[in-house]
Amino acid sequence: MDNLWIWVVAAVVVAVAVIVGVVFAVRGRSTPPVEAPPEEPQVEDEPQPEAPETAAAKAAPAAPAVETPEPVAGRLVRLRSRLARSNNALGKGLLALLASDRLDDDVWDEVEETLLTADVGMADTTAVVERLRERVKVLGTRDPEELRGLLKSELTAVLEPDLDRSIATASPSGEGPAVILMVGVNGSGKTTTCGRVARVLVAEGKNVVMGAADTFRAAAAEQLETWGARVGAKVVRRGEGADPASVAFDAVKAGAEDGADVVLVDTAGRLQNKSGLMDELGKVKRVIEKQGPVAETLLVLDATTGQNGLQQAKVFGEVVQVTGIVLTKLDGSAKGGIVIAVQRQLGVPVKLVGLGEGPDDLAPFEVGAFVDALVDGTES
Ligand SMILES: Nc1nc2c(ncn2[C@@H]2O[C@H](COP(=O)(O)OP(=O)(O)OP(=O)(O)O)[C@@H](O)[C@H]2O)c(=O)[nH]1
Ligand SMILES: [Mg+2]
Repeated sequence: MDNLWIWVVAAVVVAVAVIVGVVFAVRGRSTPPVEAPPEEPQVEDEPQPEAPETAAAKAAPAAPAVETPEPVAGRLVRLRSRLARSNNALGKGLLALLASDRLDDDVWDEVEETLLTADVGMADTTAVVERLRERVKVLGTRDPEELRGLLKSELTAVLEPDLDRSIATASPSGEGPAVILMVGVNGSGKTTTCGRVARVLVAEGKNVVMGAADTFRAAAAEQLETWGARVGAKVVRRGEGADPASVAFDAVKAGAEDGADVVLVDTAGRLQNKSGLMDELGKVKRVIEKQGPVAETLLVLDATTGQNGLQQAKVFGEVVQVTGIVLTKLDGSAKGGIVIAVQRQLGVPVKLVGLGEGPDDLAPFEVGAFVDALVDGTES
């Protein structure tokens, strides 16, 4: 009996102990100790895991996405439709006239008229018509394909296919970078051409520096910087109103120090009849030449300005010896004949043509492809 009591008491003690233990365990979990650190600060102290994009952006904050320009070879052929679209009238018009039943004086007058309307210019129009007339007579041909061939060969001849149209990318002195100076009236496409030429040169593995010698507006230097950033080319600039000649000098100096192959100098647009501004341009060139000769002076002409462009070309040629013409906006001009006129009257080759606003819409001028586009239009 005694034993039974002992067992009962022991069982009660164990049961009470178990109940007390369970109660404490439950309370311990649900009620955090007062001194436990609050959750908020703990979370703040921990480094935040970053989203992968954010981490990548931080790793390369200023690296511009360097672009790869389209190949230069065959650009004129690629862009031919733009040229042909605007010049369809010339080729089609001429061929239609040549296919007339009777090739009399009136028809030849119309051929002349068509060429003049396309801005070919008086002297070359007369020369082309005379030669064409002569050859048609001698050959006695009325075959459209032969006439097309004759027309092409005459236009090719006046475009002087043997002229050297390469852009100099080596210094004439054999030392330091080749300096390419971009000149022209306002809005002709100088800055765009600097940017596009830089793309081509960088794609060819050349080290290019650009000089923002258009200090009229801060936006001009920014525009050039944008082009430079796209291909990773350094741009030398100074504040608005700085002396353009000294910016050009600094750019050439920086190019020489960096071992650059080419320094492209962008200048402000100026009207050829503003003598003060033309003098300033002459000074830019002279100051550059303190470090070595300029390899190339490119006159950038807007093809849509037609014959007016010829007057500009003449004056620019007198102030800075122009070595090549860049004819921009040929995509927007129905007067492709300006190529013939400008080249003949200046005695300077058209080296590059602009056929759109895109970064790679600048093509080396090729006489064959140009004449094909002019005469054949969009037919092929
Ligand atoms: N359609 C077409 N637009 C062009 C071509 N070349 C340049 N442009 C446009 O012409 C405008 C003027 O070009 P810019 O390069 O700023 O001309 P700019 O000679 O530097 O002008 P300024 O510095 O103000 O004298 C821009 O809107 C260009 O995109 C071209 O070949 N075709
Ligand atoms: Mg400009």
